[in-house]
Amino acid sequence: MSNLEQTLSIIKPDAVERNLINEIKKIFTSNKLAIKETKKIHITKDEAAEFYKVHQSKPFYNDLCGYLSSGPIVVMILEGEDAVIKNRKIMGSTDPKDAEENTIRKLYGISIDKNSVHGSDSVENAKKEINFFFKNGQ
Ligand code: IDP
Ligand code: MG
Repeated sequence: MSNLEQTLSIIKPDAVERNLINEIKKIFTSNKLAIKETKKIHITKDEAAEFYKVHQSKPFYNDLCGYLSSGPIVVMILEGEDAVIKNRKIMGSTDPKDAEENTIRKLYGISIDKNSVHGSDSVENAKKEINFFFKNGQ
């Protein structure tokens, strides 16, 4: 049974700054996640606050929004079988020190805040997040 899905991935400022874009993209494509759209952008803190508003009650919210808007990021639509959960597995745990071997966060993450990538956590949130960055599917 096939379950083709799309999910939103972000390469965060710490990874863009260290020129890890191509390495991270290769990990997605070699795991059969096709990159349907990709763009490098630099968002404002207000835009980051909107994107991360599910976390608005968390103590790290302000720093998180400051961080995501601190430099260029790469936002991508990934597509493949079970893309949402597959991307989460490829990313690894939120805190790089808990992440499994060969996950992106284990390989490249610096700390719980500078953890190199974002990935949608459900099909429903993937739709919202894709729409946030790629209005009209662009
Ligand atoms: P996720 O990115 O693995 O889905 P979330 O719990 O959704 O993790 O948190 C969103 C982002 O907020 C994380 O990727 C990380 O950058 C940051 N974050 C999460 N927990 C903490 C924390 O305890 N301190 C600082 N930053 C955090
Ligand atoms: Mg999350």
